[in-house]
Amino acid sequence: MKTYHFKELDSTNNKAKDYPPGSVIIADVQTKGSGRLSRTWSSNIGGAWFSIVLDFNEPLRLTFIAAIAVRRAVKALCSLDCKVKWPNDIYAEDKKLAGILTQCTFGDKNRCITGIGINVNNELPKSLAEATSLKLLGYKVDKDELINEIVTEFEKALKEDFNNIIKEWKASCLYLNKNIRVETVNSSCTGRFIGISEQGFMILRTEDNELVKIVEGTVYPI
Ligand code: BT5
Repeated sequence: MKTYHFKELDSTNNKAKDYPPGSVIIADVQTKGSGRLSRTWSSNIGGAWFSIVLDFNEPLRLTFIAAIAVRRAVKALCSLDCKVKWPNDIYAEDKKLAGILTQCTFGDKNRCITGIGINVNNELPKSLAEATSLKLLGYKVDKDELINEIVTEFEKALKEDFNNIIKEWKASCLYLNKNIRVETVNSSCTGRFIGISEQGFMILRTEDNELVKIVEGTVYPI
């Protein structure tokens, strides 16, 4: 992978659209960092904000692979065991440490951009009471070293059998086998979170004993 480092960008995912597969775009600060559904992603100096460009068109898979890469890298550098939360969050000590945003374009050029944001040494706004950083958790980490480690783990994980990735992901998954509510853009569904499909969809068993596959949403414990 070839790395491009910028002091400031609106969003590394936006910038990455101009780069070929195999590129990694890093910014020290993002002025318009974004989450899913155009939510704002706080991206002050000190955090790890970067995007990986690939010609691969399975966004959910890439999100799982990225989560495993983040987990393994954080474990290697800090001996910290993070949890994953379906579909795109990484938690540590019950707070959100990192988020992943994979965006793909299809057509002549199949291309996916996997954006990863990890709170390392950055300050977090008070309004984000649910967020944490490696610094707040007491870990001293160089964010560029962490990015390198994640990219290395990401490349390794890309070559692994996806079933093993899912297995590892499930072993550290929040709310698996628990009753939850999932809110999607225009509906809400409750049930037991019983598994993950081969594609990375959530499998929910509803109160009527129906199995439902969910592609996207936000999970809340009930
Ligand atoms: C995400 O969205 O968690 C995906 C975040 C991806 C960020 C990376 S940074 C590099 C690349 N470039 C980008 O522009 N984006 C990617 P979502 O699941 O929708 O969560 C968004 C929500 O997380 C917000 O509505 C806030 O509640 C919360 N949030 C915002 N900034 C945060 C932060 N720094 N740490 C923890 N939580 C945050």
